[in-house]
Amino acid sequence: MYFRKLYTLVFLRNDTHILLGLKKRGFGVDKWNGFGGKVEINETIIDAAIRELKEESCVVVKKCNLKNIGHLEFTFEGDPTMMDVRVYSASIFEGAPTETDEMSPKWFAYTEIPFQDMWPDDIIWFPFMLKGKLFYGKFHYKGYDTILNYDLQEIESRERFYDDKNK
Ligand code: 6OG
Repeated sequence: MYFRKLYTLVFLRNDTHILLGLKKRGFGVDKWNGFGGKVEINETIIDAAIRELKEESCVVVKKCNLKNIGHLEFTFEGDPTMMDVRVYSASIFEGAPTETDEMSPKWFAYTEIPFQDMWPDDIIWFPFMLKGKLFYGKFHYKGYDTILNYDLQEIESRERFYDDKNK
């Protein structure tokens, strides 16, 4: 049994590029990633996704332009917490990505994604995201560098997302 904590992760994309941010502090420091963080009590997941994106990159996205594209669960050997990460993408947004205390944003061509400086799971599930496949993955880590085992599947529908309660 794990103690589940909800997180968001948002990727801005266009036809050729994806926006990543270099994390400047905290969990995942010095890694490129999407924008996101913890869902707060009494906040919906999508509101958290919008808030975290704005706090970390100054970009504003409307609810209707956020697409739920995946679901990732991360566990770490010896840690009872499960990071339950809801992944979104958006291609319509307002404002220019701007460096903040937490993230330094940069657009990357799809052919030049810096996987060597990202979480080791990213190179496994990014292809699903880039091909537009809805995905559900579970990754079990030893420390923060080694994936002991994982399971990644394409899923058929978004129903599971709508069933989830904001825990
Ligand atoms: P804060 O601690 O900044 O939220 N996250 C991960 N993202 C990827 N790609 N791989 C992982 O593998 C991750 N673990 C956590 C979720 C942490 C942010 O980092 C994401 C959140 O967006 C282990 O509040």
